[in-house]
Amino acid sequence: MRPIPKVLLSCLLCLLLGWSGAAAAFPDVEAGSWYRDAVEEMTASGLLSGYPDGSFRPGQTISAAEFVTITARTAGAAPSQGQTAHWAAGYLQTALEKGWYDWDELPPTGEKFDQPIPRQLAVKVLMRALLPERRGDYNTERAKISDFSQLDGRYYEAVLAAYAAGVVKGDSSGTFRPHSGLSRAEACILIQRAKQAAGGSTAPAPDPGTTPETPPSPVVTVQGGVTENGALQVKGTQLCNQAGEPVVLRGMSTHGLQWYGSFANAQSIRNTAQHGANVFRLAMYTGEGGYLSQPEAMKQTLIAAADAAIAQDLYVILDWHILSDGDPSAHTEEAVAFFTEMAKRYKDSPAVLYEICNEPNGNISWSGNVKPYAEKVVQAIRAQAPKAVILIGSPTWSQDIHQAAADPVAGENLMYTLHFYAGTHGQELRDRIDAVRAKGLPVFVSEWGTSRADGSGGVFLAESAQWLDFLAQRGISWCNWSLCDKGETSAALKPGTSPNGVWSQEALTQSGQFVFSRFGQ
Ligand code: DCB
Repeated sequence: MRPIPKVLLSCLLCLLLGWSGAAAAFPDVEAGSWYRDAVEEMTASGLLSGYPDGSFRPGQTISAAEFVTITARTAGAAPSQGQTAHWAAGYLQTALEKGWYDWDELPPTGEKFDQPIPRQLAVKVLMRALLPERRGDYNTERAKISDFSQLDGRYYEAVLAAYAAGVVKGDSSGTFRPHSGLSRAEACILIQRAKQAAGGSTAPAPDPGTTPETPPSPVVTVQGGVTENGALQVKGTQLCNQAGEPVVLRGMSTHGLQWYGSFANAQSIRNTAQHGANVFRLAMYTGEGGYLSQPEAMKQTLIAAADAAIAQDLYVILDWHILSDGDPSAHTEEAVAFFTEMAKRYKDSPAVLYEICNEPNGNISWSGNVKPYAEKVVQAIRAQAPKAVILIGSPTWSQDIHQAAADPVAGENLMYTLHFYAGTHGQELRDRIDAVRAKGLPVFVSEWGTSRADGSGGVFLAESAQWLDFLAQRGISWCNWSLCDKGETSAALKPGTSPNGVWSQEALTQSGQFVFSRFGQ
């Protein structure tokens, strides 16, 4: 698989997504300015950010690509397959397909993407994306716009609706200036008003009391497969490659191998790798008809899948998927035997990571159940593979990393898993990640979903984007739940998708399209 060039990645990130410090940090966004609150709020919710030099450039005219991208992200839309290599081609393609604008207004060949977006077109895109049902009464709204005659007819409806909804408010002279551009500050205000009118929940600004004093700085990451990066190691809180350079793994988790093992075949793994993933997680349930009830069959499925992932040059996580059987220490012996065998088998492969307890839960504790279990299993793996990266879970479905941070397992190349579901978990868990990292605990998000914690509901793409931006800024690796075609929103594939074919965008669910578009960022 091809690594994504670092330069391209950082351009993409810095344009809109990354480096999103609080607005207060933009030296060119003055306290008390008319647009400050909007910038601050949109920045806090991860929809907007400044430039890598720390500025926001409120007076700069916004381009069509920037405006449509921020609008699409605000609407929770996922990028499609773009028609050009332009950084925003995916989101613009989605906007075009959704009919937010027409082909001639912003041709998909891209020649107008970096030009200022005319105000009348910006308002049309915004209203269609966020408030498609709104209408404005012609006589009432028209009277508010002194230069109404300058408008092109195709924009009447959107502009009248925008005035009626309070998204656009006339200035003292009542002009709208339909053919002029708009500044980044103005765009921010318009998008925020439309979002509010649409009833979109606005993420609360981080509580200054729980945010660590020094925000972490973005790390430089290199991507690529096993051949390029070799054996992994943990330095401080950061996953690194063999050469000691920071590395980020992003990819998919399977659903339970006892049910959806067919999506862990060579073709499915190849499809995932070709979208840019560099890791594949094999969720081998212990309960629910998994390993504890049919150890030999599950082991064969797991080994075949691991070998297929290695053949695609992907890192692969062997996940002992504790779930309904909440206490991992209830089956320490089986786990020790299993991981001893796997570590023996894969000790010479730089590709394999061991995840020893997916999600401990129920009436258990870190110090009484999970840590003693982890110590035994880590020791068993170390006897075969002294340096392999081992991922350790924690109580409350791998959310209690603060308990692990207070009392970590001794040893090197150990990381702690944090699992989240974007429809359920938010700022509190993000703050927890920052807090444990400040104490030196390395974190790996080995499972997360765009849905609620039960695997369905939503999908919550805006919340997911906020989470992924947060992880990207910290160089934290992730796997998404899950690569299967089950009828639940967290599934990446539509029901009936074949594990044996090449998947078009059509085969991917909303979640799948979003997640696959984020393997590189
Ligand atoms: C985790 C589990 C994972 C589970 C997903 C979504 O559980 F690691 O196995 O997957 O998150 O809930 C779901 C599948 C369903 C399947 C079900 C049972 O998507 O198709 O029927 O497993 O096998 C979590 C994570 C977090 C929380 C709760 C659960 N939480 N949970 O925070 O409350 O109860 O499974």
